[in-house]
Amino acid sequence: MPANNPLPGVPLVESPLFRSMLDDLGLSPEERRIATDLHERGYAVIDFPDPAIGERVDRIKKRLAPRFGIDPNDTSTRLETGGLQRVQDAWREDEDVRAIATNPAVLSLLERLYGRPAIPFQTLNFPIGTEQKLHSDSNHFSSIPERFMCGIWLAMEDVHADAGPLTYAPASHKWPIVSNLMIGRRGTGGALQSAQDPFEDVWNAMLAASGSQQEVLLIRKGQAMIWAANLLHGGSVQTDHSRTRWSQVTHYYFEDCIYYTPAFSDEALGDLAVRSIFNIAADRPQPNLYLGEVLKAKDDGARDEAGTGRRRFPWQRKPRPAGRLQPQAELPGDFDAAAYLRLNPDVAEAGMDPAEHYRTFGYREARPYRQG
Ligand SMILES: O=C(O)CCC(=O)C(=O)O
Ligand SMILES: [Fe+2]
Repeated sequence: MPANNPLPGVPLVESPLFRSMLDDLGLSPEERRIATDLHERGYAVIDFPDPAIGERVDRIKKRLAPRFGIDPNDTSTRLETGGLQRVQDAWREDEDVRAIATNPAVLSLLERLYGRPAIPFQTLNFPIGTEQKLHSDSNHFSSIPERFMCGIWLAMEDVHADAGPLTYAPASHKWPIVSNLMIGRRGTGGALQSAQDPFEDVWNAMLAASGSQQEVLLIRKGQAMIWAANLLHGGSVQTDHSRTRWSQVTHYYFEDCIYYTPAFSDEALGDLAVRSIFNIAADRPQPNLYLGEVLKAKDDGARDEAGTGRRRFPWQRKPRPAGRLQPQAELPGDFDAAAYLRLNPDVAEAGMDPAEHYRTFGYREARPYRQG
């Protein structure tokens, strides 16, 4: 760790002082290459540092395949593409998923790259391409200070070009993190459904204006890509619907931050959609910290009906902004909070309370709220 870093609130690997500190990060030549790629391009491809990774991913695929109706011996079936085909937080019941998320060599590397201990807080296992539109994870998983977040996408099989590989815009992590204010909208008080949709036009416009070419990630089983919080990425179109694209994504935050969803926040008004995250490696909830001090959010009565541990509250006690949309609809008797999050991944990704979302937006949009 550099002895004198005058910018501790900026990840080392994203710091304007990166070059001057690179020799002090304790990196091997390969790690130096990874750090430089992340700094310059916003992503780095690595060989996942686990000698047992091949057997691990085979075991995970075998366990998860039946959930998606996938028969590894039958490649003639048409597979359903899309973001709904995923298992979130399989680490809770799958030791191999957990071992990947908490890999000590990865955690050590991330700590040296970011200057703070890394916190794996969410896993996603995808059997096939997501075709998720281009986005920045900063709009889903932001932190104060910003950019203390990254993702790792592990290939659980060789990625085929027709299987809808991950796609990304190199160096787009250097662009501004597009905030609500930049696009002239409030995060609270409107009929908001998605942390991503309102930003898509401007991301695409910036991409076109930059002249930068999107790339696709064609890596082999056991390789992985680390990407910076603000790198634009998504799932490309799956052209061969018989192909799987097994992968595991682990999302990481870093210590001593406030974790929140900016799309549903008005920062300047002190209204933050704060997340309650779980540190998978330490096996405990991770507190929101502001310069080492626990953030004392005053509970304004927001409920956590689904037991997700996520609540939305203003972190300063103040009157609700006028015009804020209040939940209106009754919750149906057969409302299944877990199914709602599964069927509406944008709600899950935004960290919103499923019942509150349904009662405010979901009922009007006739969103599905139970299986079958
Ligand atoms: O795997 C994909 O296609 C996209 C995944 C992604 O955007 C994420 O997990 O942050
Ligand atoms: Fe993402």
